[in-house]
Amino acid sequence: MDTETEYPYWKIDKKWQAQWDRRNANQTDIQQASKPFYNLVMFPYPSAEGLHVGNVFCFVGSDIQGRFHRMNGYDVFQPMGFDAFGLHSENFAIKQKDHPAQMTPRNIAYYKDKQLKKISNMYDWSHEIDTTSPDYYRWTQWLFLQLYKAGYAYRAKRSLNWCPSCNTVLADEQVVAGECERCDTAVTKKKLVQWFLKTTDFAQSLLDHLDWLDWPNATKAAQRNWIGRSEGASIVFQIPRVDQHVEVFTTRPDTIFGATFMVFAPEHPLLDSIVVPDKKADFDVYKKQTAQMTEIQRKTDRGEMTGVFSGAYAVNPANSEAVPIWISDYVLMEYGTGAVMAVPAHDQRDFEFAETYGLTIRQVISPYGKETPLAKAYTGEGILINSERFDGNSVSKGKKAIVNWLKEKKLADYKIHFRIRDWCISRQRYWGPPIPIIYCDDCGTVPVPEDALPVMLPKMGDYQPDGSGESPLKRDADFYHTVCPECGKTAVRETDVSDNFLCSSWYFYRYPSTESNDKIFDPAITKKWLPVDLYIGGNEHAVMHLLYSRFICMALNKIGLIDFNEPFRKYVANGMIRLNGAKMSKSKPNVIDPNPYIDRFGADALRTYLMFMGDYQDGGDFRDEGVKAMHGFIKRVWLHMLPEGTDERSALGSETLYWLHRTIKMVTVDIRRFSYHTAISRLMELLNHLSKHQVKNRDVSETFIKLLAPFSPHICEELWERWGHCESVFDQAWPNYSEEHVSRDEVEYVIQVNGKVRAKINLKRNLSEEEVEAAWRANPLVLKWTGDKTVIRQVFVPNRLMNIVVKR
Ligand code: ANZ
Ligand code: ZN
Repeated sequence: MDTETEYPYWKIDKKWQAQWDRRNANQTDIQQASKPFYNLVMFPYPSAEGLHVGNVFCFVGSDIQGRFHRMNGYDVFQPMGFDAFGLHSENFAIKQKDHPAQMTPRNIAYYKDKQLKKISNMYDWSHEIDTTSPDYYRWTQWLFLQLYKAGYAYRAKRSLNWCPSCNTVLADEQVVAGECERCDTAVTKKKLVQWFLKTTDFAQSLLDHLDWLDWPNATKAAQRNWIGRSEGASIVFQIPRVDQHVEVFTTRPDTIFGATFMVFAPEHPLLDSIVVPDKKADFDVYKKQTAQMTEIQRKTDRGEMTGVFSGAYAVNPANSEAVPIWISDYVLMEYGTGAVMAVPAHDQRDFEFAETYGLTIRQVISPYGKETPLAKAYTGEGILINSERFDGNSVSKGKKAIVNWLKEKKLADYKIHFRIRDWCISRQRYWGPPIPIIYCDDCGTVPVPEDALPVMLPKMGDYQPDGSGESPLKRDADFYHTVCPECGKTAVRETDVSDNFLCSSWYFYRYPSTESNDKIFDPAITKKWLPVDLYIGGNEHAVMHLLYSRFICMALNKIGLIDFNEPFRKYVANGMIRLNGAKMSKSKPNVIDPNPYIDRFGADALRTYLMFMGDYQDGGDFRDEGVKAMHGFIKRVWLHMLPEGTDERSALGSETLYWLHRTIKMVTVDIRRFSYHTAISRLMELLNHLSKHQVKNRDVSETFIKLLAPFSPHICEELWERWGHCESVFDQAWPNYSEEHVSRDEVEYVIQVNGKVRAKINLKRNLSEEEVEAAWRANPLVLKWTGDKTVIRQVFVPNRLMNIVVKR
């Protein structure tokens, strides 16, 4: 018999995909559900390249949770949709000389019918979302209007990140290491009037909730860092020459007696009046140079400290000393107030600047209570010196004493500074939802009335940005010119579209409520289904999508539309799939199309292989042989678990009972902790035991089928049917184990290969080295690393550890 007749996986895949469709097997009764579980995965943007196995890895890992929860009695809702507006889609269309409005539906159809449906995740397609459909973006615009009316959206002119290749501004979150997140071009600055959302209003809550959210530490750390809370003081420095004052933000008010000069960012608006006529020419040159540099060049290209002296002085409010005002690009206009009090003895950049220009360095903190030679800035603890009546205070006491003293004189106050800035959502591009605002000469800024939504994105053949800093929509006269909804006179529309991260910041409210035509979401349904129970997706969205969604949730809560203030109860970041060590991503040419693997080995083999590659939260290296080997395993399952030749009457031996119950217990635990690879290896061990002892028994087979079902749904559903059941295996209860069969005098062995932990296996206490060796030689997770390599020796620690040393 050839393989294909033995295990006709392609027929089984097709059969069940059609059956599940016909039975509406994945449709959730949103209204009637009694135990809702909202299982969400980040929705994809449908690129022309299609999904790659890295995406499939992420989606399948989420699907396993959905199927597992369903079998544990939950009404699981697992929707899917497409985040189809935005720069990526539009840039790609331009490159292909295509039109995004034509390309997007094609890509969506391919994703859905040619890819996602072949993987058979339990998506309820009756709640599909496409963010570019007017039925959807109407509500994106509505949301913007609510934010505007509640004071969370405002318009301002600011110097912003400008991508010269995408011809649009970008939010801070979309600039990665100085480059455009979408096209990797170095970002410059441009001053434009833009719409902002007040993320800063919620800075403290965004930070505080991280303490209790069930999210990975790495994501929380990234958000904490991005929010960037600093406690300190704002202190006023007078500038007698121009009869003005500036405020600075400092985290070290205790060092004020050591503030021997000030530094302003080159873009600081006061400089035009501060700089003395003599220095004007130098300053202009320096300012121009800086303006032409990207943020990264400012930090790296110059290599050394640069700056110019303004010729003017400020007054240090602590000791009334005149301190020179310098100008340097190491001070950023966007941070704090764009000016700093420089304390060279205790801040490294100030130290280097002072050394370069020969400025006074005065030590005011010392661990010994006296001056010591400084080769670099001293940033440690100590007591105040050279600080008049504050001498002898510790750093923390000194901070309070000095701020209180200056506060009385109205020269300082406590201040908490956040690094996060408001979210700029204007994009001078075509492919996005138009911002629903009208400008009238008489009435000013007028929101589009809600009943006039959506503001339709006009069809434009020539949709490309022209670099003017204005959106292409402005070129469409029919769109641009309108009448004022308040006074009826001629008026013009806002022509920028919103960032597509606005579309994705609220989509999960819409999924359960896609049927609601007159509301953004149905309040009762939302109460029942939200917050999302489990959210899975890549951690690259830690400070973009995940932060924006949290902000929108808090704003909706304040506006009174929802009664919770965090959108995702639990978030899990899937790992990354690598190919020969390199991260697989759409921007690199190393992506692997899942389809050929599905055709050749079956959807179950690909799914299960991806879950077996490594820890779900770490990812792993994709290998062709791996898929093939998994196909082999599934075929063995198939042949062993078919009802034919079953001995229904014979009782199970205690050894088999032990293996069976232990597997139930461990697979359950493993799925709960996203340790899919160990769950699969336990099923492999169980199959080994069953084949070795030729156990062919209904109970055992049915249990095995249920345990494997979340990973390999097609073959398990087929086997389940062949055992004579007409209901889906996914409507069966997850198997229970009985402790009596599991509790045995057992210990957990850590198995290492060349010093790296590769598996943990439970074994009877007090086994000999040979018995433990026999156990690891049967363990697929270990065999992956030992393979056909020669074992040089074994280090055996009874009841604890086995380290296998193999020839590399
Ligand atoms: C005096 C001082 C003395 C400072 C000292 C530090 C150490 P974080 O913690 O990141 O909030 N700073 C303020 N605004 C700045 C800007 N626009 N560009 C560059 N640097 C700026 O950092 C706050 C500290 O960063 C502030 O405290 C200020 O330097 C600097 F021994 O003030 B400090
Ligand atoms: Zn008007």
